[in-house]
Amino acid sequence: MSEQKSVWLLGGPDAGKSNYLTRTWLAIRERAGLIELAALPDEFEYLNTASSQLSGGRFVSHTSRGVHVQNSIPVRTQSVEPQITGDLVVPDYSGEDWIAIHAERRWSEEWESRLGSLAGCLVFLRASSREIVATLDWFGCHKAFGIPLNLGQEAPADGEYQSPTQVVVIDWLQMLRQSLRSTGSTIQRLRVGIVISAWDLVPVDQKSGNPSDYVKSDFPLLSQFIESNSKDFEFAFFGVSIAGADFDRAPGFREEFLNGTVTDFGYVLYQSDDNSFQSRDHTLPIAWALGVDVVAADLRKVERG
Ligand SMILES: Nc1nc2c(ncn2[C@@H]2O[C@H](COP(=O)(O)OP(=O)(O)OP(=O)(O)O)[C@@H](O)[C@H]2O)c(=O)[nH]1
Ligand SMILES: [Mg+2]
Repeated sequence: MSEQKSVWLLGGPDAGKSNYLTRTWLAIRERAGLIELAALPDEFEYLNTASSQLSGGRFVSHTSRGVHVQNSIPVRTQSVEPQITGDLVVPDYSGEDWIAIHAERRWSEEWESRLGSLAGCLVFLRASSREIVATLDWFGCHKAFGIPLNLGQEAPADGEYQSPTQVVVIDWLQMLRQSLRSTGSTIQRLRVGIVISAWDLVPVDQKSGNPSDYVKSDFPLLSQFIESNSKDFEFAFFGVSIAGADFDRAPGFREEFLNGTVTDFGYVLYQSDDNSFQSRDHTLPIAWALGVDVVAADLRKVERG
């Protein structure tokens, strides 16, 4: 059996995981990016069904709780450092399952068994998603709990309280750090890519900034965690658009998409401390999570023209 390298896609409901995975599968299958298909996977019905939906001009639908598809894809890279070959394992779990991991503060046996092959993670936050739970500010606190005089009279019922999204993300990362330490992992700095999905839906005034500016303004606690935990994690930011626009909101876009080739649509923004660039390669965040020097790879592509 070839070596397995897993990249975990973390994110709550509606975070953009399945659409990213599907678009990336198409890029891998078409051998259109840094990561290429080396051989057909044993099982790819899940990915192909989702691809048909996307190719038909519809976003891939919500993943039901309990759907645990492993997605093991034999891949290779072309002229990048380090050279990657083996089975890329990218499980697609539902956001509810991820929230349950946070609520129970426990990995399932399935996830624990994957820790040994973990190469890197991508954490998904979806622009303009209604599922994002905002951190309580003074105004929200007043709305939820009342004024100080009646505070504590009615605590939220069990199961009613939802942790803010940025708190959940930080908790996953802390759990991961703890698990890697306790299993004696050799990973020194786990690569964690923060992916702002549906970048096409980011408000115009924020689009002129970088994905890290977006995180700073919308998820300030997470931004501070990122700034102060570079000893244990190597972070990079990505802005991803599956098709370049929204099928349902951009007038005439679906038709334009259906008349074109799926892999010509969409883009990825890459941003690290030293570099930022835009690419058409949806495999780029996964390549980065696997340890590839994506800046050198992108420069070589520019040199090749
Ligand atoms: N405009 C736009 N919308 C997107 C993009 N990616 C995802 N979406 C929207 O986000 C929704 C959720 O995306 P999914 O990929 O299903 O999210 P998920 O993280 O897999 O969600 P669960 O399956 O609920 O865990 C989609 O139905 C789309 O409406 C994008 O690049 N552009
Ligand atoms: Mg999904």
